[in-house]
Parts: sequence; structure tokens; C-alpha cells
Amino acid sequence: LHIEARLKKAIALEAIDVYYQPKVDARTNKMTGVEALLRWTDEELGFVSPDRFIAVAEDAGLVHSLWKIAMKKACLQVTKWNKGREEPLTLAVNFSAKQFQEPCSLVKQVKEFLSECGLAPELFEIEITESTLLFNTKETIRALENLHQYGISISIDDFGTGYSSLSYLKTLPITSLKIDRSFIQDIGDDFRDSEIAEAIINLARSLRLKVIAEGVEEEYQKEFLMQHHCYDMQGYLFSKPVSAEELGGSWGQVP
Ligand code: G
Ligand code: G
Ligand code: NA
Ligand code: MN
Repeated sequence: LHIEARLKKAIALEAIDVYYQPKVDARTNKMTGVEALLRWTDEELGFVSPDRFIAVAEDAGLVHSLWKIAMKKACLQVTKWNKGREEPLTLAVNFSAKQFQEPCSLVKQVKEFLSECGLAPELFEIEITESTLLFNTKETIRALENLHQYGISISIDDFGTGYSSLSYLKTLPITSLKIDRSFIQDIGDDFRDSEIAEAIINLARSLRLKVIAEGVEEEYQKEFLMQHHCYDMQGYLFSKPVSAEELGGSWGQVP
């Protein structure tokens, strides 16, 4: 496969970029953290969407190498930003389900990345989807517990779209739920069809989990969420994912 060969080459050269999407406290409109998102523009293939190249990487056994690039670049960048800030930014990185097939070395590597660049574990967040928990083994659970005890947050991405029982929320060391953007899109300007977003906020509250809304694009969605006491948000209303340089400009970071 041509794309696979190109991807291997890009990985070897670390020619894959990390973009950052702010997470914002809607009460102050201040950035509290960033989510790292990979971006790849190949000389021959042009821009390749992350959905596409991550799928290729999963089939070719390359996701762990991609993840290492994301970790290395993002940990260094956020540590750098935090030197010039009073309130340090949190960093969220997406983990794919496949990476938990070797949970012992994964835990070890996460800790190594954080300590090497001096990012406090309390500032680091792992985003996993429900499918990671669906395929969970005892080892996956032990790995999550280990990371959580180390101070790392664990959030469920695209919450509400996967196949999962809710019982894991009581037994696994989950810190927060990210309401999938499809439910945020359901929040209309008359607030109809917003029952699921509201239900997830209430679920999170009763289980004492944090809740963040992703895909917030409209002011009225933000208002609805704030009325329901969900203040952590992410979405085009605040910022799309941008390069480190761009984030520096628009959010006053020193790149
Ligand atoms: O901006 P967006 O187009 O970045 O991302 C598309 C998809 O690719 C999303 O599902 C996002 O979670 C995923 N993605 C982006 N970066 C990474 C990454 O570093 N690791 C994993 N596993 N998924 C990523
Ligand atoms: O799977 P995950 O939630 O990690 O993927 C994040 C994806 O969501 C990225 O592709 C990112 O570009 C996209 N995204 C972020 N904010 C918005 C938004 O407000 N609207 C839409 N449509 N997509 C968004
Ligand atoms: Na994510
Ligand atoms: Mn998501």
C-alpha cells in the first residue's frame, strides 16, 4: 500500500505535526488545557485526514509509533507554554484501543514521557473511547488504575456513541465524560432535542465525574450548557485545532 509506505517514512522522519485544540472554561472564556491532534501532509499524497491515516496505522501496527510522536511533541510544547503561565495548561492525548494490548509497557512509557519533560501527571489526561473498555481485559483495567493512581486523568471520548454498559463508570477509574458532539449539535436554538446532553450532564454529576462538551459551535449551545452547569467546553465556537504557532498568537501563548 502506497499510503502505508508513505506513513512509515513520515513516522521515521517525525514529519507528522501536532495541532492543539483549546479546552475552555466558558465562564471566563479562558483556555484551561489543550487536546493534541495529529496532522499529516505528505509531499505526494497531500493532506491526509487523521481518520484515514490512523486507520491505516492501526492495520499496519503503526499506531504506537504515531502516538510516540504525539506524546513527544505535545509534552515538550505544553511544558514550554506552562513556563510562561500562572495557571498551567492540561494536556489531553488520544489513545487507541489497540495500545492497551501491551498495557505494562504503555504505562511505563507514559510515565517516562511525563517525567522526561517535567509535565506533572495531574496535568495529563488520557482520552479513550468506549471501545477501549469494551475490549478491556483485566490488564487494561489494571493499567488504567495504575495511571490514575499516578495522578493522570482518564476521560471517555465521544461519550454516548459506543456500545457500553454504564456499570464501568462505577468500577473503572474514570475522571470525566466528553459529551459526543452529535449530542451538542442536537441542542437547537429553542433547546429542543437536547435531552441526551442534559442526561449525560446529570449522569456525570451524580457519579461525581467531570463533564466536558465537545463540538460546541454556537452561542446558544454554550448558553444551554452553562444553564445546566457544564462549563468545560471545546469546539469551533472557541477555536478549531491549530498549530502551536497559531495557538501562540491567538491565545497569547509564547510558542
Ligand atoms: O481533527 P480531527 O480531524 O483531528 O480528528 C479526527 C479523528 O482522529 C478523531 O477521532 C481524533 O480523535 C483522531 N485523532 C487525532 N489525533 C489522534 C491521535 O494522536 N491518536 C488517536 N488515536 N486518534 C487521533
Ligand atoms: O474523536 P475526537 O473527539 O478526538 O475528535 C476530535 C475531532 O473533532 C477532530 O476532528 C476535530 O477537528 C473535530 N472538532 C473539534 N471541534 C469541533 C466542532 O466544533 N465542530 C465539528 N464539527 N468538529 C469539531
Ligand atoms: Na479526543
Ligand atoms: Mn471526541
